[in-house]
Amino acid sequence: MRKDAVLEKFMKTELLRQKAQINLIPSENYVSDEMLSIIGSVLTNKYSEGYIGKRYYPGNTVYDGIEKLAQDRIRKLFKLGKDWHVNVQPHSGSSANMAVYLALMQPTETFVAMGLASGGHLSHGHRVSATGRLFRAAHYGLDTDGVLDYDEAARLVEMHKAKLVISGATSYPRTIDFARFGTIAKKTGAYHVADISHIAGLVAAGLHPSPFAHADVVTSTTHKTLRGPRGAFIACRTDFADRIDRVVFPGLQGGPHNHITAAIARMGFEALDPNFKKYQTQIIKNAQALAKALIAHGFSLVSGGTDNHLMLIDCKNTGMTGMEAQNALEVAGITANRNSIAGDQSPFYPTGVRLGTPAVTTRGMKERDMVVIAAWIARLLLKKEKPVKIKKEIAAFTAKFSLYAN
Ligand code: DSN
Repeated sequence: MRKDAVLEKFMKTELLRQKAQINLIPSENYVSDEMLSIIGSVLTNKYSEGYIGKRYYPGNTVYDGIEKLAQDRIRKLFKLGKDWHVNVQPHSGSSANMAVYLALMQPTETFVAMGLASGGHLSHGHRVSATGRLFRAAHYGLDTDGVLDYDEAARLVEMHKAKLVISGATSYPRTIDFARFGTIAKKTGAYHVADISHIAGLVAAGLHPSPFAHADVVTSTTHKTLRGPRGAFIACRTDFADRIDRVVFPGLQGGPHNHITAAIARMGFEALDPNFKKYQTQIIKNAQALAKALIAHGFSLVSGGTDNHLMLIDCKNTGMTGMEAQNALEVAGITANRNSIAGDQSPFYPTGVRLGTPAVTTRGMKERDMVVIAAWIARLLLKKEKPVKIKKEIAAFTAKFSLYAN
């Protein structure tokens, strides 16, 4: 085939960006070479609508084996017994969450989840998401210390006779008490759905309490701390298996993305390796070192720090908006996204910046590097040094790290 020089240039530029920038977006990561080669393999060429042993296309023996391997490795990773079923076909975390709502609720029934500005996800019933348009959502937030308000969650579940309560977040820096959510749900007979997209790697490594003993359904993306491909899975008690499978296919999706299913199997292989726990441990150590150094520079962090892989700077005392902070960091070579924090009205113009350590840990950075990064962030956001001045220093720093040392 002819070379596509235009597209190749875009791809080369992006590779250079990924190498030159310090990536602190907590939901991003760098996959291994082996994972990349699976994602870009001939497995993308096949249709496999249906499930193992019940496909709507011929030629699927290999794909049945791959899908089973992906399911089995997720079971092993999260220590799931026979009472759990795993679906690895959702194309994304949002599709996975939507599938669960459609399987377990009737339109207009109410569910309870964390609000966007407190750390919840769009697919947790935000008004601009189909999940908030088809179903009624009531949102809990944080208490005055910036910690999840479990009492409010319990009150809302009772008040609305909620069908379902979601534990899990997209920008919450503290440990989530899944057992407490299990108790809240049981009290009124609501379903407990845990969305562990952000912390799945920490859970798999035993560094964050696991939700499985306390939930009816667990959803997760596969590309964040788990360091797999862009995809998702739903694990559910076997009672819900048929309902959930039928919503994923044919309810919401057509054929599964077989190359992604295979990469999820590879993700399981990598995460079951003893080095994975060391990697996840380093993610947390790095987050704590970064948070400590930022606080020492005078930054205010939501909830005062972090227990996991991410933290949120409250930009109000920097004199910058989240957007201005994000832009200054990006020009200098630090990628971090602006993020809503409690009290923000507009997700487009929030007053927070979210930072996380999975990607920099994959590159092999350690606590001492977090101290250096925090100093650059302080020079940019507190001392208001010109980003172009710092850019050269960051370029020299990132040149020392390959994309994946771990
Ligand atoms: N957009 C993802 C995140 O950044 O957390 C969640 O979908």
